[in-house]
Amino acid sequence: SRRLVVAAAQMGPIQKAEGRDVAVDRMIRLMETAHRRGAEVVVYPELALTTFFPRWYHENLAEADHWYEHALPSNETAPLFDAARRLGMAFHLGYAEKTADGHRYNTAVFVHPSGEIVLKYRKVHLPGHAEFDPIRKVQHLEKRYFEPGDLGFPVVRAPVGSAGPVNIGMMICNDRRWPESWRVLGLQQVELVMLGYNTPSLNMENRGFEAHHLRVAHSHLSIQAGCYQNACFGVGVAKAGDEDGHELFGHSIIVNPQGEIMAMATSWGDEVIVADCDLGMCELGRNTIFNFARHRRPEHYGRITSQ
Ligand code: CDT
Repeated sequence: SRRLVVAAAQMGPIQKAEGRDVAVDRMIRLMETAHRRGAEVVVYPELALTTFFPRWYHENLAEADHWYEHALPSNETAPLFDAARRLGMAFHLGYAEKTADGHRYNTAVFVHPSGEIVLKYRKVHLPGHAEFDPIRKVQHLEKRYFEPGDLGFPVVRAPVGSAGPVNIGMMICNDRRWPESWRVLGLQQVELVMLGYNTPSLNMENRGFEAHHLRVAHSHLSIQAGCYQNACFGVGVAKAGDEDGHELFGHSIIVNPQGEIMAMATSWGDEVIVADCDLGMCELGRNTIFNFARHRRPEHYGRITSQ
């Protein structure tokens, strides 16, 4: 059977004043722990190198430039790539990307132990708003700081550890709540979906929806449903805890194609969880109830793309 031990490296908070060196140091320690526990791939959160900066308003976008990576690896991120090479670990990294021609994306890459970037994804569903919102207690300015991703939802078949070639795909945070993200990956026979998130424990809209106790439930519900309905494994990884007085929830999970939670983080700090994934499990759903070729009726799904 094709087995792959997967690690989710949940990260505790990163304060606004902390540099990338602090984050990268912690990430290397998490990678070492994942390696000791038998993992061959480690998944880090969304925007893993800095605080969740879309909560901070900059009138002038150029003032926000320091939150973005302008090259990968850079001097500051090179130690992570070095550690991956030393340990033979593949990794998934979320970061803010500024391209040479000035575009800004909320991005994730999947990196082979050699340092080769095997897959890149740019977040499609950007929550929040573009302008300062005086009603909110806390801003969520993703629409200000990022353009919607321009790469779609790609899946590649890439060698991952001893499992050999695996169909890998990615989404980022808010994407997990949209069944379309999952289905577009599912239609490409994705086997392993990696996703990082930064989600406030409290709904910051101040416009009265979603009770506190349902925040984690809705995150898990989305990931478990996505994995079940598309017969894939999912690794959902939080940046968690108190960032400068603003709480993000943890509860990172690894989910199997039956929609079951195989492992869950119990802290809201740096924590590694691992699961031994039998990729053959993707076959059951794919060949029976979710055999897309036999059972889907796309002729009735036109509204999904026409409005
Ligand atoms: N980072 C991210 O996408 N967070 C959102 C928060 C939504 S509230 C504006 C999420 O869907 O988890």
